[in-house]
Amino acid sequence: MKVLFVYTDLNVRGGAQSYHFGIGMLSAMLKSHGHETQLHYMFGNYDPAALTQTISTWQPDVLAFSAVSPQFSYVQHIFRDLQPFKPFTVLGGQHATLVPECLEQTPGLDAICIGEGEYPLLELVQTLERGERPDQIANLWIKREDGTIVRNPSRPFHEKLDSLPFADVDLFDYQSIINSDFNTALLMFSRGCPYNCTFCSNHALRKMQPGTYVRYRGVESCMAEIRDVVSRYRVKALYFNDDCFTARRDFVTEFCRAYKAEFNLPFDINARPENLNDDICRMLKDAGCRRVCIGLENGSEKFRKEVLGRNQSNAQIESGFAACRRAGLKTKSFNIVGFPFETPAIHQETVKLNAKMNPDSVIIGIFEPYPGTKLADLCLKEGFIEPAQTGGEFVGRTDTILKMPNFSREQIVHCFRTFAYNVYRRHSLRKAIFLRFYYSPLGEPLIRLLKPIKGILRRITMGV
Ligand code: B12
Ligand code: SF4
Repeated sequence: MKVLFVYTDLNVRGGAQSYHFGIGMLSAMLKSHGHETQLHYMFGNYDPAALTQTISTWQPDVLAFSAVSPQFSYVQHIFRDLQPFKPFTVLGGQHATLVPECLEQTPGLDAICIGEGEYPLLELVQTLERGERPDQIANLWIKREDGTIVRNPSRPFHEKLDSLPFADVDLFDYQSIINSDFNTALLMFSRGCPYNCTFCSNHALRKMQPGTYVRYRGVESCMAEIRDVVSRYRVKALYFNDDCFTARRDFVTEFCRAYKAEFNLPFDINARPENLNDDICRMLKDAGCRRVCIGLENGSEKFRKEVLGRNQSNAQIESGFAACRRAGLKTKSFNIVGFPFETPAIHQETVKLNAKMNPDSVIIGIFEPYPGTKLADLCLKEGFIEPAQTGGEFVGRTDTILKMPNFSREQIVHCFRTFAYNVYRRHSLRKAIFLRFYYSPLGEPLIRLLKPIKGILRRITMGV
C-alpha cells in the first residue's frame, strides 16, 4: 500500500529544516514490510495546494499526519481546506496521544494513534489492504461512518528498541537537513525520560501506555546506525537528541568506549546537571563529545521544586557546569520564562544563575502550556489560560498566552528579549549585543539575512 506522511513544520523559530524521528521510524517499519512511503514536508509557508498536487499525482491509500500540539492547528487547516480526502486518514504524535478528543473535533479524520505507532500503523495498513475495517487495533481510535468512536486499548511500550528497523532518514531530504544544521546529523537512541518536569510532556506520555517508559537501544545497534548515517551522508558532527543522554550511567560508559574506538566526529548531547561529574565528563570528552546541552530552565531552587517538579539544588547545577568546564566540554543552557506563578524577580534568579555559570551559549523560550501536562492543568485551574486555548498566532516560544497578575505579557516578552544580553553583558559585550539583536523583533528576518555567514556567527556566539 502507499502511505503519504504529512509533517507540518510551520511558524517555528530558527528557520532550519527539521528531521522527524517518529515519521522516520514509522516509514522504516512500513517499508520493511513491503509498503511504499513518501513524505510531504510542509516547511516555510502553509501551502495546501502543493499537498493536493502530491495526493493527486501519487494517489496514496493512507494519509498519515504527525503533530505536536503547537502544530495541530495547521493539520486542522489542512482538513478544513482539502476535504473530502479519498485516502484513509490517521493522525499520530504527541497531540493525538494527549488530546484524543481531536478525533471527534476534526471532520474527515478517520483515526488517531495513541502513543507509539510502528505496529499499530503497520496493522492498520495491512487491515486496509485486506479490505477489512480496522476496528480492533490496539493503540488506535477509529471513527466509524456514523461518527461513533471505537476506543481500542493501548498496547505496552515497545520493549526491545533494537528489534525495530533503523529510522528511514532517506524519506527526508536528509542531507539538506544536515547542512541546514551546521552539518550536524541528529540521532536518538532512547525513548522517554526518567524525570517528571511539570512543563514537559514526558510525565503525561508515560501514562498513555502500560510497560517500561524509559528504554535505551543496545550500544552495538547505536554504532551500526551511526555507521550507516556517516557512511551515506556528508556529516561533520552528530547531535544525540535523546531527552537525557546521561540518565543511565552504564549506557554512557559503554557508548563512549564503543564510539571512541570507531568514530572521530564531535558530538553533542542533552543532560541533566546532576548526572554530570568529573568522571562522566572526562569520559564524554575523551570519546569526542564537544558540547553538553543542559536544561537549567529556572534559577530559583524553590520555584523549580515547587512548580516545575525539578528537585535539584543550585549547587548541583553549578557543579554540573563546573565538571563540564574542567573536562573542556562546551556548555549550552536551556531556559524558560513565563511559567505560571513566576514573577520578574524569580526570572532574575535565572539570569543570575546563568551569568554565574557563563555557559558557552544560552537559549531561552517563553513557556507554552502543552495539553495534558501538570502545568497546563494548573494554568487552567488558575484562570491563566482559557479552556481549549493551546497556542497563539505567533511563532511558538516567543510570546505568551498566559494572563497572570504578577507577570504581564509585556514583562515576559521583555525578559525573553533581554535575557541573553543580561547573561553575557559582563562576560562579552560583543556576544551580548549580538544576542540582543537576535532576540529582538528583528531577530527572525536578521537570522534569514545572515544565513550565509551563520557558521561564523555561531562560533562567535556559541563557541562551536
Ligand atoms: C526530537 C524532538 C524534536 C526534534 C524533532 C521534531 C519531531 N517532531 O520529532 C526537533 C528539535 C526538530 C523538535 C522540534 C519541536 N518540538 Co520537539 N521534541 C523532540 C523530543 C525530544 C523527542 C521526540 C521523538 O523523536 N521521540 C521518538 C520518536 C520515535 O517518537 P515520536 O516522535 O513520539 O513518534 C512516535 C509516536 O508519537 C507515534 N507517532 C508519531 N507520529 C505519528 C503519526 C502516525 C500516523 C502514527 C500512526 C503514529 C505516530 O509513533 C512514533 C513511533 O513510535 C520530544 C520529547 C519526547 N520525549 O517526546 C520533544 C517534543 C515532541 N517537542 C515538542 C515541541 C513543542 C516542539 C516544537 C514545537 C518546539 C518549537 N517551538 O520549536 C518543535 C516542533 C517541530 C515540529 N514541526 O514538529 C514537545 C511537544 C509537546 C506537545 N504535547 O505537543 C515535546 C513533547 C517536548 C516537550 N516540551 O514536552 N522536537
Ligand atoms: S528532564 Fe527534560 S526531557 Fe526529562 S522530563 Fe524534564 S524537561 Fe522533560
